[in-house]
Amino acid sequence: MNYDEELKKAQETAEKLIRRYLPDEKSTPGRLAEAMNYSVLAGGKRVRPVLMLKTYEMYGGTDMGLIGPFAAAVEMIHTSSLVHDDLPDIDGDLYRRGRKTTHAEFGPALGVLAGDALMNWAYETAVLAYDGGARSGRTESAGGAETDQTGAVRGNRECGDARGERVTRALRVLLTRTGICGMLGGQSVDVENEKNGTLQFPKETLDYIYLHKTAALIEAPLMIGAILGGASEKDTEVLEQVGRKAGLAFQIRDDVLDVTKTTEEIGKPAGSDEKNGKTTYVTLFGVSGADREAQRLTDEAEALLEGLSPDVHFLREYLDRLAKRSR
Ligand code: GRG
Repeated sequence: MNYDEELKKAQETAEKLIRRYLPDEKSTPGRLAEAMNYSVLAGGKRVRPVLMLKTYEMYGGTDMGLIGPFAAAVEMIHTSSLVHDDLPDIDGDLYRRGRKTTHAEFGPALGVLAGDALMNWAYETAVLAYDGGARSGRTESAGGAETDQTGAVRGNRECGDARGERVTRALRVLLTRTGICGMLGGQSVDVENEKNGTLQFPKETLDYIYLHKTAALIEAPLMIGAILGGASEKDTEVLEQVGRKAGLAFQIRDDVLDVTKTTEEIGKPAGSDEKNGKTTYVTLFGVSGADREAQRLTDEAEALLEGLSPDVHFLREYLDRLAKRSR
């Protein structure tokens, strides 16, 4: 399979998993599940689940009942952050992923609740990995836990419960990279600086924000793919560093797209950073300086990948394309 075929297959798998684990609108009162599903199903590049699925595969993992709930969960967390980021009291954007934002479609109260509920549903989904990935009695077939005739899961609780230990470690990564030491912590520094009217703050503050609000959620899928795939501690730490550098590069490229592309091209309002008076890599270093820094960080991330034992060709190419992406 060539790179493009591999990417297409991983995106299709991610899409299927995300849909599989979304809440059922019919069995949920009111419009909350509809608002949650609206934002997730608006599309998006599915970068985080693709990174997770391909890292897991790189370490020989084949159990969709183990990786699937986590792949869906990381996209739910990412989407919940977008829903909240667009709220009137944060960026106040009306357009995202090529359609009206969740609060613009459902009102600000449901915008808040859909973001909260997606975050919680992500954890309700990730924990399904302990028992083979099924929400109600069914289990995955692709190498996952098997069920006997009564539907009881067997095979996961033996040998010191290696599966359970991996799931717990993966959960810890997902929670910490999302919380106050991760995405939420970075976002709070971002909004506090913005609301204080701090116009241009130094690169060190900007790096703190980017490493937390964006890179933490790029580190998490790489690390979780490695942990669930049985990688060594050392490889998992290397992948954390890869995610840190690639995640910073990803956010810097986002800064560049905000000023160089149209709203139609990026599916969200172009020029939003300027409208909100934000300090970005573009305001500090200009478009070409920002692009150079994104490429430098990506080269460093790729060099780290080369030190790993499995075949890293897909991840290397993917990170490179993300640093040059046009949406
Ligand atoms: C969820 C309770 C809760 C709070 C959210 C708003 C917030 C806290 C965090 C903001 C984090 C944020 C929006 C970071 C920007 C990261 C970024 C570059 C997003 C764009 O990601 P893409 O390009 O988007 O992967 P698609 O739409 O393709 O998925």
